[in-house]
Amino acid sequence: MTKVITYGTFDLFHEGHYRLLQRAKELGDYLIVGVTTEAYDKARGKLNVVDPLVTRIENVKRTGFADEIIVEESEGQKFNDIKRLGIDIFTVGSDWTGVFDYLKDYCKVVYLERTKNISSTMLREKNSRIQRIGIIGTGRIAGRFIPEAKLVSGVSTQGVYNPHRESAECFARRWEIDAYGNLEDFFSAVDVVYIASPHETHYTYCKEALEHGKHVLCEKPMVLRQAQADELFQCAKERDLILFEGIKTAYCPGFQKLLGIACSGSIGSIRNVEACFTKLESPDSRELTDRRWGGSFTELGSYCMLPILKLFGKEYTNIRFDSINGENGLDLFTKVSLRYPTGMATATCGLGVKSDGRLLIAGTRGYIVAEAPWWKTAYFEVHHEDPGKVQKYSEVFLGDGLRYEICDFLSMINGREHNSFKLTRSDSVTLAGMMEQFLEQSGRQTEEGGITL
Ligand code: C2G
Repeated sequence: MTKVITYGTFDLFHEGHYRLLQRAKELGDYLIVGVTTEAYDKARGKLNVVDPLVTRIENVKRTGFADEIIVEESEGQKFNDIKRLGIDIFTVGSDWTGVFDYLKDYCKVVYLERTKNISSTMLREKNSRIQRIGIIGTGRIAGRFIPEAKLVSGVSTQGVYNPHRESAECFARRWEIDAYGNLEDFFSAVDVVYIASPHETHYTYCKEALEHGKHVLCEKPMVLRQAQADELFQCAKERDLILFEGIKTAYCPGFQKLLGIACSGSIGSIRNVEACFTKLESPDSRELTDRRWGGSFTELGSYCMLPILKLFGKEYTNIRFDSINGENGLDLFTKVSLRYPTGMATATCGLGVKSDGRLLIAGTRGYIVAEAPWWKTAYFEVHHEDPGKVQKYSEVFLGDGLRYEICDFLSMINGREHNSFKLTRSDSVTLAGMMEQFLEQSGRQTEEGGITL
């Protein structure tokens, strides 16, 4: 008797799950299905699981393919199960290709092609939407997005668009999704759009997506003109759509905890915020060669300005930009000084200068310090006058951290939240205004940014 095993969350049970179990059963005579517990999903960073374990087990049972159902509750259980249960074949969808090759020493490993075009669940009693995500752009960040989206239940990455169809096809083959070279076809195949194209194209793609009735998650900086940000948010509001700027720090649990403590009065009234982020880039990188949109502040300023905006708001009385520029005029190092009625702030960004990269929040009774990479907030300390009284906080920051913004984006689309306090319209509009002011002061006009489609 050939024993087969497979594992999954099987949340919002859909045809991809059904087809996986059907083909898994065909691989042998006896199929065991391991359904993940809430605790294990939390530990491995699978977010937004909607159905309780019992429901997910019931939905697997209903297919009739499973001869036995077990629960998967910890990392490493697969290895032990295979030996304990005398498994001949381990199988899982091809979105996991390579990840479980280590099991090949103990059983046969089969990756079954994942199912494309998942659009809704098969649950009779509630036809929950599976949001089909389409990606615009085929660069580095788009490639980091897909593995993160896979760990958010309720979304399914469906397709990728690039005006150069061959780029879309190459990317789509890598990630087993559909490729589009035509924007209309792309929009008709998805429910929500993630924009990960070069900065200067964001405005046009956001506008097109919103006008096609799609919710939009756009990479930072969303746009580089305040008026464009206002227009896009107004366009989203009029169509009852969600428009999100993807500054991943804003949505990660550790940063939320840090802000909460900073605002709790634990360090008294906040008087000074210093946010520094430097990342040495090669001189021939896009960031340091794109004469119109490149440079340190457009690349890293969104991160550094985030804690300043969340803690002091947008009513600064003075803002000053000071940069060290390369020969091509792009800023290798920029320091932004802001003055507020109750305090001051400094944002320091550098692609051509290396610094300590810390976040420091000083108050009348103490201070908070988070070392680099504070923008992936996983650890910070609260200090007071008494050097012996230091509170230390740590929080998980899993993977690339994009799953947190995807999860919040989905929650807002599903109406579970109405205005994400984590990054508000006002925050994004203010950020766009700062970018505009910086570019104008640097003599890099931001005439109507956009492209002709
Ligand atoms: N699947 C699929 N096609 C989809 C979606 C999922 O074939 N469109 C497959 C997955 O590859 C997996 C199974 O269906 O084999 C269950 O998917 P999930 O519930 O998303 O579980 P997952 O998070 O992939 O966990 O230890 C858990 C396993 O690693 C799989």
